[in-house]
Amino acid sequence: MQPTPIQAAAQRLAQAQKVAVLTGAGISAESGVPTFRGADGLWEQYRPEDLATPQAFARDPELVWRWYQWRRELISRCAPNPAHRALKDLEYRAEAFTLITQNVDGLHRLAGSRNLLEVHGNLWMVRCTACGALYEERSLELSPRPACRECGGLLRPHVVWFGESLDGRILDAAWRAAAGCQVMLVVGTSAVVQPAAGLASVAKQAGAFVIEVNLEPTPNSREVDLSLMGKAGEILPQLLA
Ligand code: BJW
Repeated sequence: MQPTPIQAAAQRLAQAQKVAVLTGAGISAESGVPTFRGADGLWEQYRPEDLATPQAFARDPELVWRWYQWRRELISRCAPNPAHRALKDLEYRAEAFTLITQNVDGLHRLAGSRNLLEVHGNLWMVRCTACGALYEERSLELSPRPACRECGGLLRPHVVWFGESLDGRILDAAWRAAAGCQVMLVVGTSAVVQPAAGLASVAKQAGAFVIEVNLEPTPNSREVDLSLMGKAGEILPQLLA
């Protein structure tokens, strides 16, 4: 009998020694974290240029911090879902496994994933705009203009805004994982934000079998080998069965 698409994907993953995964906001949607695009997405309510650019922060750091504090509070009440947990299990099964995430919510690490590349940073880390100090700050009661514990300078969230470069070492590692894997799983990303979106093509062009999991088609869908439409929290656990 012909395997179902989910069975075919599960087989590919079971046979692969080197696996790379790229995740986006959709994987955390079932945990209650809002996505960016789509009907309930953050960008329906807020303009990215008002909140997620260095210019916006320079203009009005308090506004930007209020938005991040609101998201930090919301995410502090969210827990990893079955999709995050399935990727943790997959990591312990594959010989070489890299999880590349665009998410800043920290839920992959909370689920137990270890070889993790957070290409857009992390909401729970702060960085000083004056001295560059970088540290974890989990307080939900930051002042409207949080100050660096080292030098008193203005802190910013350690995330990558539009127009900013991704950390070169992290991006290189993501590129190498994509170019060197046999199977790449692309989960819950609209695949419009570069350069992360291009990682699926990097894998494909290097000969990997690329599997996409999403509620709807994306710009990657035409190029991938298998497109599994549905909720990540329902599909991913089945890929390990
Ligand atoms: C489910 C589901 C469920 C729902 N199950 N699925 C080349 C061409 C054109 C422009 C550029 C280019 N190169 C660079 C740019 C500029 C820009 C860019 O890409 N713009 C495009 C939008 C056009 N890129 C940058 O600026 C990047 N920097 C850079 O490239 O530096 C060099 C440079 C600069 C300037 C010019 C040229 C070069 C930096 C990008 C930083 C992105 N930052 C953000 C905010 C992070 C901090 C924060 O969170 O506050 O990152 S924006 C936002 O988008 C966030 C996300 O990580 C990112 C991607 O979104 P994602 O994860 O895909 O989420 P959604 O909401 O879009 O999609 C969710 C998906 O899930 C949907 O498909 C749903 O269907 C699905 N889904 N529920 C499965 N249950």
